[in-house]
Amino acid sequence: MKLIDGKEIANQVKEEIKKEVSQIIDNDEKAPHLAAVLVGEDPASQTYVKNKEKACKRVGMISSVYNMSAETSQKELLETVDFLNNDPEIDGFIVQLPLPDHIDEDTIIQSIKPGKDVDGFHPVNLGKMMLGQPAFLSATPNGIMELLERSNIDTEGKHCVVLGRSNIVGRPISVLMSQKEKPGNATVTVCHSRTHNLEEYIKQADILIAAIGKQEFVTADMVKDNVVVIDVGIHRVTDDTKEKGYRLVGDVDFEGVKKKASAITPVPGGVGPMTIATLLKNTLKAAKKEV
Ligand code: BQF
Repeated sequence: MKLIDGKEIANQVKEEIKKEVSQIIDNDEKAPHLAAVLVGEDPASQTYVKNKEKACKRVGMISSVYNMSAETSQKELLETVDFLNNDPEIDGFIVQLPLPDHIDEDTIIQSIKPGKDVDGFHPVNLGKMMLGQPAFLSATPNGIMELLERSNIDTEGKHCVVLGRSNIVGRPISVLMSQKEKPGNATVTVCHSRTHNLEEYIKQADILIAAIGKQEFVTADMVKDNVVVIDVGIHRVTDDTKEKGYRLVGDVDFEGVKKKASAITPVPGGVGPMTIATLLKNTLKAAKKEV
């Protein structure tokens, strides 16, 4: 079994970005600037935004965070997005999801200027990705592709089974894995909550991408020998032996499945750090006006 070390690979990507940022600054141009809007006080979201700020600092980018109360109206949030769309100092920004229930996520996402949508959630960016045109690719799917490529995982002609059909992970990764490119060229099956005989599909996977949001759902008995497993799940499990009082687990029973897998991503330290690294990549692209 080969451990796909997302943390290590993300560090490599960040080093590459850091070099490019230094060159920009050496040319007396301004450092790329990422802004994040955080509505409410969800602890997981606060952690994610902190991770993004810290990563920006690491590579020499400017970051700013707009903290808004959980009671923020949709109109107020749209005004903030409008401000960020028009502020020339800001190269790209994200609105941290999920949003409170009284705010419609689609409305907010569609109000973001596609050229600053470094999360790649705007319909224009998703549409361009579908067509294989230059676009901001959403951070998690793009991070997974980067992981596969840098781990030299051969995807061509392989059966890739995706568990989950979310707009953020399942759907876009299914498109990228079937694209006529490297990595890609896989035969893709998308499984979801209404799939009959789910285990039959999982058993056929050469590459399994688990993004179903069910804690340790995939177990060793379900997979075939030498499967490549990419675990996108993140769940907090109470654990009093940990300083924070919890530990993270994925959608895959790592200890069991690693015995059968040829390669597998851990949680934490797998897909998560790559998500942050690819967000920085998009911010650099936005600053260079490449999309
Ligand atoms: C790690 C996210 C679900 C819903 C909204 C590193 C992150 C996570 C884990 C991180 C995620 C998940 C983010 C690790 C950002 C990934 O070491 O394993 C980094 O910060 N993520 C998000 O912004 O929104 C989410 C998951």
